[in-house]
Amino acid sequence: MSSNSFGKLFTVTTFGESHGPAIGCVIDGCPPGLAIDADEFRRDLDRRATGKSRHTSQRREADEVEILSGVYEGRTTGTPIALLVRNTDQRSKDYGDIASTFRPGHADYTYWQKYGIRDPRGGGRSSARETTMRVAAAVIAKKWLAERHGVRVRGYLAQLGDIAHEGFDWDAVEGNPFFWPDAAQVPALEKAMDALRKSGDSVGARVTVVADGVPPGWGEPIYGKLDGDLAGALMSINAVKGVEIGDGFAAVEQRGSQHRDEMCLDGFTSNHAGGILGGISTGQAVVASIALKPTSSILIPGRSVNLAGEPVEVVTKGRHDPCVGIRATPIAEAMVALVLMDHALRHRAQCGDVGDVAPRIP
Ligand code: EPS
Repeated sequence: MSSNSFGKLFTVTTFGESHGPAIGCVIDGCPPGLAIDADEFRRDLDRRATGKSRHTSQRREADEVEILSGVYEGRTTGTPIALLVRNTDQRSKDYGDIASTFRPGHADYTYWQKYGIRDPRGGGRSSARETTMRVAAAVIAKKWLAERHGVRVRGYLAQLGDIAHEGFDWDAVEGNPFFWPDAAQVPALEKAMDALRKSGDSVGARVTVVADGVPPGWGEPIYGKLDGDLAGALMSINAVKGVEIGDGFAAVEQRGSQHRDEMCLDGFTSNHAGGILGGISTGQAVVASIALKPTSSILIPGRSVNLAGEPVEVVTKGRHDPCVGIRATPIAEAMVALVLMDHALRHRAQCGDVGDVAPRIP
């Protein structure tokens, strides 16, 4: 299977299947000297993990990161960093029925059409389990970006089904299992999710990521635009069906006089562009949103065909997420951080000598 690596100077390759013995990644191109400890992966891996609330999959994984290479006496050495997480709570018998058919709306069918063989256990490589390693790799990227450039990457769940956030407070986001920015709405979300779970159905979601502190100049026109690479990276997350940068599709109805971000000596007056113009960061916050589809593994019977070419009815049992978007905030943050890290190094490689150019809008 190809295309399991991305990035040009900071490259990440992931491997492993949901029900295999382990999942892992190799990070190549990390600058030497960054202090990193196995415990530092804990926070973000816990934020992403299953089983942290009744609203997500109840699979219980320890998600313990083993650093196999690239770190010596607590510092990166500049050589490839290999990280491993062993799978400990596979329940492959749940997938016995699915092995001979295809879940409607799932990659089961396209993997089969492409490879002529698939690992049905836990969705194999198409499982959200794979995103563990993106989040792990991004712990390193987030740390380097913060230390070297003061960049902070954080996200929130902006919409769950037809419930959109009303108020907004970054301090609320980490205080509930949804990454929701309005604490007053959390009881309504709990209620909606309890009813949804009971119904056996699933729902979509919207996640927004904001990266503060990105300096102007990151991104490479024409084919390495920062927004282009962000879109590709975010779209590579399982279940993502749409990506917006800044105002995104709302720009369709806007006028130029409204959409443009006017510049004053003390700053930009707005950020409709999402911090990117011409594929290059402006120095404003980089803002990206993703649309995640409703999980296809649901208890509502759906029509499909089996391997013998017969019509069948599919019901997916097991420990699935009724809204995969609830766990997607750290994953989306991770992809944004990995792209920014790669572009920071790419900018330094080509334009590191350019330095600050006046005038710079603060
Ligand atoms: C997933 C199905 C479930 C989730 C899994 C993603 O797997 P299983 O059926 O083996 O319980 O638990 O998520 C994770 C294990 C994880 O770490 O994210 C799927 O179909 O994508």
